[in-house]
Amino acid sequence: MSKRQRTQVGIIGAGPAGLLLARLLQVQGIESVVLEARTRDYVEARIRAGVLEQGTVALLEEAGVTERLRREGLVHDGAEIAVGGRRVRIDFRALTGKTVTVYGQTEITRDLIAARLAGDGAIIWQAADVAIHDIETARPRLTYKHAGTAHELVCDFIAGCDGFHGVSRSALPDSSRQTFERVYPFGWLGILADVAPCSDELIYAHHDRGFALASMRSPTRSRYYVQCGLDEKLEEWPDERIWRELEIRLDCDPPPNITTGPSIEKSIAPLRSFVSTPMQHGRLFLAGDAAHIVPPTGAKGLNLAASDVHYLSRALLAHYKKQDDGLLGAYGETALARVWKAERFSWWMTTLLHKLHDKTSFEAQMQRAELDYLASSRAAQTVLAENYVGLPF
Ligand code: FAS
Ligand code: PHB
Repeated sequence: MSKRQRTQVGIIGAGPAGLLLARLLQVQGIESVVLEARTRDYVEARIRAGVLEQGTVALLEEAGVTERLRREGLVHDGAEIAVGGRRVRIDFRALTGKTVTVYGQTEITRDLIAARLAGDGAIIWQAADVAIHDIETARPRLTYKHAGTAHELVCDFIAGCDGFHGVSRSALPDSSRQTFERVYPFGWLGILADVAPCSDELIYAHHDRGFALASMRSPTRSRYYVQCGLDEKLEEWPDERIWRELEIRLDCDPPPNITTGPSIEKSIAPLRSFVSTPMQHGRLFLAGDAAHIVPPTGAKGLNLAASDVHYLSRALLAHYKKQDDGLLGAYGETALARVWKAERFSWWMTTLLHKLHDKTSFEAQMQRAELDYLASSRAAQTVLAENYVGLPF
């Protein structure tokens, strides 16, 4: 016999999408329950994204979780592209009037969980075997197991915020679902170290040996990435090799001041562009990585999760506050319009900056010409800047 509960919005996944949606609904008095497969410790320990668009910061403000972000977040007016030994600065503020904020996804997750729980919002950790039912009815249901007990959660709506490997996407009918994908023939090896960043701003480096990125989490904690082969193993990359490779790939004029030190986290992630349409069916709505994935080169993954939640939270508010379902009906189309532009930008940044092993000599020339154009054209730099800081919602 399962325990039967009732809520307005059932949310699968306590990542940025699920937690931000839950919090935005909570501050508006709309009840939701978050079902998360992992433990709180596991979720709060994940090292992921680091750069926030201004629109994402505004949403976090609306969710009432920016007190620490305002204190510890680093506002960046620009970033640099290192190519051919030169550093080309892209001046976001001068070109777009906007900035980005460097503040780890790990911290956002912690801030959202703390606010959710302080406001007596429900997060069911270690919810097992979550399954989605009756999404074509007015009473969609979630079933799950927790501490050995079977539960049933009857909802008005279900938000599938369970990431790329979740169960939501496959709950949409196969007949209507379309997927679009590009898997890149390389990955990113990321390292986190408690050493001072090598530069005040991020440096994206195009080098014959491969792409590298110098980022950060704070004035004393650095985050770096190097392009690596998909078949490479972490054990082939001792810290010394990573630091040596970074010094070669980031060698430009003036040289960044790389401080080395022991890694506190190291991981290899594959790169893929992926979109699944539609993003809604009946009373099920997908948000974040459950519906789309971008290569991290454009720093869009986390920001797209926030983008979807911007649209979905407003649509749910219109339903509950004004009995108006127009925004809900248009959610998928509205969200996808912005998703596709971010997919394009992330694909373009990835193709521009990585060593393309399968490139023909013509494609190599196109990459070189694109980099030269970017280095010499304010118009080209404005295009990069307005996509990087985030297109309007
Ligand atoms: P998430 O995957 O973050 O969250 C989904 C949640 O659902 C997880 O907590 C998961 O445990 C839970 N879940 C899954 N299946 C479930 C089920 N069946 N039942 C219940 N819960 C379930 N983006 C950037 O912008 N910059 C980066 O540098 C960057 N680096 C990344 C590195 C890695 C290794 C990965 C995997 C992603 C990275 N991303 C990066 C992208 C990342 O930040 C995502 O875009 C962001 O986490 C998306 O948030 P969500 O959509 O909430 O999905
Ligand atoms: C990061 O700091 O983790 C980061 C920053 C910018 C990116 C990707 C990752 O494009």
